[in-house]
Amino acid sequence: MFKPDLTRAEVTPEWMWNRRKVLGAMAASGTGLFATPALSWQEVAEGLEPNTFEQITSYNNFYEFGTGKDEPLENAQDMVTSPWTLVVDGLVDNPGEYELSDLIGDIPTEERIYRFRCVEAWSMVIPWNGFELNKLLAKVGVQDGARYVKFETAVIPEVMEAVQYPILDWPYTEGLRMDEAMHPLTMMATGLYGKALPNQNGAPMRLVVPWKYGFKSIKTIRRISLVEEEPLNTWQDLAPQEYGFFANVNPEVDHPRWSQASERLIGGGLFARRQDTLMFNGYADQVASLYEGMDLTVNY
Ligand SMILES: Nc1nc2c(c(=O)[nH]1)N[C@H]1C(S)=C(S)[C@@H](COP(=O)(O)O)O[C@H]1N2
Ligand SMILES: [Mo]
Repeated sequence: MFKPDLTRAEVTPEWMWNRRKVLGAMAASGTGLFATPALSWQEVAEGLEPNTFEQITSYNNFYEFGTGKDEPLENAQDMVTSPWTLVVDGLVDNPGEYELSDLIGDIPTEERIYRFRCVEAWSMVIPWNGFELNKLLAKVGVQDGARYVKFETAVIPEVMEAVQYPILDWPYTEGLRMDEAMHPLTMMATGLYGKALPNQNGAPMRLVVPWKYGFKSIKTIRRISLVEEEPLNTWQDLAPQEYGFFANVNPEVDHPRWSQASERLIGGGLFARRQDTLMFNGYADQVASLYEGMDLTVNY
């Protein structure tokens, strides 16, 4: 069984995760957060306001339903996501074809407000509902040789019109190194704004890795495989000189065709100033240690 170096308690106290609880604690103490460690928590310290439900669910990347930002909302509504088969295989104690709710139904969900940064230099703030990926991995039992987690999106040609065209090498594939997958910030999202996840956002279950560019956060997951070798993710496969395996948000490492130093916050208004992109998308305190000793310009 894989043992993460960090327990969640070491990274951040459990109560800090839940914004309602944090705000409740602020109100109860009457002094605000500034005397507590929660100050270090970005979304609280900076008072991040989530984007609207409408913004989050109408400006999407989900190429299976078309490459336009408005197409997933329009085209994904006929996808049936319940019941849902999730295949778990590779180096796990309990491989199988699970009915998703049988596997995750008893994992408690929580709300987390995360920054979300697309590699195309736009961003949002999203209140996800879900649970830590490490909880799902604990249920299936990670075996010793497993060093990476590989994810695949479902291919459903009846509703995903674009999968008949070779835009990408379907299925959309992503991967995480085991320490990234076990990290307490890494989430499986099953909802947003307290509602079931809309199809265009990756129902019934998608990955959310808030310190990485959005393409790592693979949607509508059909298969999770525990593997020895670094998986080839879709965007790296398509353009390896532009997209790597790690895809950590980094204002100092530009995309070959555009700068990553700043970003446009969706909904910020037509004349809104661009905002500075933060190292690891603002989660450096929590995740920088994962990449100690690595050259991030090489491992982009
Ligand atoms: N299966 C699949 N997952 C995907 C994508 C995709 O095209 N197909 N696009 C990625 C990209 S580039 C981004 S920015 C995010 C967008 O997530 P959102 O639409 O929920 O904001 O999904 C990611 N996950
Ligand atoms: Mo993206």
